[in-house]
Amino acid sequence: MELDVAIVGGGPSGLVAGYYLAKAGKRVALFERKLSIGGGLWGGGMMFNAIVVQEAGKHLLDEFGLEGKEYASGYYVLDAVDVTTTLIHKAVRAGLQIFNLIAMEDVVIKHERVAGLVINWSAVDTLKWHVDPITLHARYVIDGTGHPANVTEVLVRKMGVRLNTSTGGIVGEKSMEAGQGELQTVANTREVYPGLYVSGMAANAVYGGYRMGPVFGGMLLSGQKAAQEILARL
Ligand code: 48H
Repeated sequence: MELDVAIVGGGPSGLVAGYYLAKAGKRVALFERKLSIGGGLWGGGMMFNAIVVQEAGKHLLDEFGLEGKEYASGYYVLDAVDVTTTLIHKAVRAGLQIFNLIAMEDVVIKHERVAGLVINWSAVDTLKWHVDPITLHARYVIDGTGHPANVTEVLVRKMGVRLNTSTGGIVGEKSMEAGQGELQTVANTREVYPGLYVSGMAANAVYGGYRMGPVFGGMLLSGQKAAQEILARL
């Protein structure tokens, strides 16, 4: 498989990135290790199934036809199931090819650049069966794997590369500071190593940003930014 962009992780940032890349006509696929797409969106805050999006992310709610209830000025509360299903639906209809139950287990390296993914069935990965994976090539890879920043973690662990972070490695996610965390999620969405972008919580884990609980505006904006930056380069 030859792709323009391979996205790992079907959380909000990966889905929004996939939506915009597919809408622009790019060859883009998303790989999610679980059966269900949506990552941490489904459960909202502590399984109360409600999420918050702040004013900065309101244009994205409009883009997806989602209506929030304004709880306080500039803060919209939405049904987590409605948001999750809508993001998936719109991304697929825009042309995003989603492969669920597929795990990224490694990356492809070419000329000191991330050039694709090594994938396997999630069942094989989980059971640690000795089955060789297959490979796909992509001009860009997005690490949208959330808190564990799984793609970047594998790259650093196996290749010992230097990232363009303050320490040259994975800095690690900070504790709760929702306001800062939301801004950092977007600021930290960037190319962390040639060919590899980080989005969503993975961006904060890699660059050392705060967490923010069930505020999802930053995740949506992060996906949009990753797509815009990659589109400009493609
Ligand atoms: C295939 C994989 C692999 C792998 C993981 O965590 P996510 O929802 O991702 P984000 O960053 O778009 O959203 C983060 C948000 O849900 C969140 O956790 C917030 C806001 N937390 C704040 C706080 O304070 O805690 O989704 C990541 C997806 C999951 O579905 C994983 O199963 C998947 O990535 N994934 N898929 N191969 N190796 N690793």
